[in-house]
Amino acid sequence: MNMNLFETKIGILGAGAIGQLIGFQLHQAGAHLNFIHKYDYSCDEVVNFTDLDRNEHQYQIRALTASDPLVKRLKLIIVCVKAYHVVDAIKGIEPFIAKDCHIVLLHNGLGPHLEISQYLKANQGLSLGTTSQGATRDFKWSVTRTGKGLTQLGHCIGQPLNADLKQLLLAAIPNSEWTDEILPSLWYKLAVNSVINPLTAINSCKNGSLAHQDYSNTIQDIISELMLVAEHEKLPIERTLVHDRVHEVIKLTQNNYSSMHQDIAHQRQTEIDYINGYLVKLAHKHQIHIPTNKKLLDSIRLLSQQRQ
Ligand code: KPL
Repeated sequence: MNMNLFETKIGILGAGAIGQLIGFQLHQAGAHLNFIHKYDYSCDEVVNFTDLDRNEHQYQIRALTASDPLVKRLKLIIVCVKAYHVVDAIKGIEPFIAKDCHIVLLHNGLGPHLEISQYLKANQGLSLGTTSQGATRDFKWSVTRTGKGLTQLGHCIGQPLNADLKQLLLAAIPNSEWTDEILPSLWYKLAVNSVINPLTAINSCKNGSLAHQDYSNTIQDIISELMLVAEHEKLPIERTLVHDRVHEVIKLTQNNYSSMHQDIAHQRQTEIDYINGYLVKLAHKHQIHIPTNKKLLDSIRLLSQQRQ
């Protein structure tokens, strides 16, 4: 690797479970890591991390305010905030980042990447990713890794990610791969979230309950509508693979409560507008009807209102 790892400054925006998980993995790989936070001061923080074998680790990071001069030195910023915060988060750091800084978005759902291009300068670039690694945040700077899973990353727009940084990311994140076609990979994950997240939130159940026969028609309808939208978007995804992926994740995560179930239970904003809502928006653009996804979108919006 040509680049000195300790000069390779990487920033993580969003210190939730996934942000801290990727942060720990990069720290272990020797990257010089900073978090960027929303506060107007920079400070040192001690981060706790529990791995899959229940070993506890502690390390120190610097949490930077966006205007800290160190932010200008970051070569790569991985954005791990919820989908509905991505655009504002990028707008907030955009005046302070280097002219050649690369950005990676890692969130559930799709949509924000379409808005980000207007904020990128000529030498900046955007990659997208999806991860099925599991982690839970125990308290502010403490995360436990709860599951292994594939992480896929790939180029979206602008300048491609520097080869050394790409190699560092792939070496740091276990079971990760770079794919030349990231959008189809993100659509497979979109399918998983379009089925599991709203159905578990509406029926107040664990992911595994969706394996019951009662849900099979609705799941088929959600997938058929997603395939219709994908066809209009000219996305090369295969129905049998979508179906198999959805059922595989239902099984693998059978004891989990989905993020949307948890968001509704804790009266937090959900990512529905970037999951089924994203499909409904595209369907509207193509003037096609996707009533099952529309109904799920409306039900989650109603549930959110009722819980406020
Ligand atoms: O991504 C998830 C989520 O809950 O948001 C799945 C894969 C459905 C796991 O719960």
